[in-house]
Amino acid sequence: PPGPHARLRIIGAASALGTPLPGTAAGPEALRATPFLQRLAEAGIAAEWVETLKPRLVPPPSAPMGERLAANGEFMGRLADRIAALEPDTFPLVIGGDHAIAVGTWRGIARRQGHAPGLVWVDAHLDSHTETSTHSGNIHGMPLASLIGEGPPALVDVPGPLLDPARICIIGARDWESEEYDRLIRLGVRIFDMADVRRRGFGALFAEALRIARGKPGEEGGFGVSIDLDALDPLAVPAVTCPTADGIAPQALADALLTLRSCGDFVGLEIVEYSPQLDTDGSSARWTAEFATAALGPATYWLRAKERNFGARNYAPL
Ligand code: 6HN
Ligand code: MN
Ligand code: MN
Ligand code: MN
Repeated sequence: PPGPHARLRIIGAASALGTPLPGTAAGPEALRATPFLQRLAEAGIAAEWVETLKPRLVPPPSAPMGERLAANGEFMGRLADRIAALEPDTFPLVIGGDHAIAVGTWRGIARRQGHAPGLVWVDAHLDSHTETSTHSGNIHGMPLASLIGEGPPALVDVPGPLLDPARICIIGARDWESEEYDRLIRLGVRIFDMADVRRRGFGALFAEALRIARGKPGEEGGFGVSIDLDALDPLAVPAVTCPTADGIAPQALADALLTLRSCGDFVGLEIVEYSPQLDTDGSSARWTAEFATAALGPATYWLRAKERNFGARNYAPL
């Protein structure tokens, strides 16, 4: 596996097909217009923004489930194809888009390396409904279950190995429905909720999550990290589709992500649910850049963002 020191390839996934709110469709290009890439460059990360993929079919949120699932399936299939086609010596960073894009990201990474990675899923939610158990009807509440093989064919049939539930760990959960919780417990997915985070500390839990995602000694596929920005406390990171109170402190996540820099088996990073219309002071975009920089920079040093160049105001929409 390439590890985070391979050449960084950024793919935007400009989708809001999984939510009733349109905001996340503008996420990737809005971030690209901020000092995001300069911040990475300052920390020694040479990144290429390969492409921002857009959905071909955009049914209205009121369209029937089948139509919305088909549109998601078409987009996730193309996203997975694009990721699977990346050159071997590169590291993918996928920027959403709502969290339904995870279906494409992780099946594509699994196909690319011929083996499913383990996955650390940082989220306020469990995202593990199916089309029959969902209360809201929102497809961004379904991607994790479908990555394990439970869900509608439009999502489950995206080509690529399915993920192993024993190598999935969720951190930061605090808002779920019982059907998705029960499903994950039955399948053996580990869930660290916010009470666990407060009791044991984010850094210790993140280290344990990495052990779970790596699997038993000798298991293949490495591990990936999917960050739903609504995992963070909405007082600090408000520009998300589903803000959920009492979340993770963003500095705690950034500090934990630093440990990924020395991991040769880290195979992909995804950051989702950024909704630029809500980012009035730029602080949510700034944290997104800090998370990517922390996770992907060179192992040898940690350069603090200079407030003059990389404070929130530099990321704010004009
Ligand atoms: N996300 N469990 C809720 C639902 O609608 O199914 C929330 C889903 C949130 C999804 O934020 O990625
Ligand atoms: Mn999510
Ligand atoms: Mn969420
Ligand atoms: Mn509900």
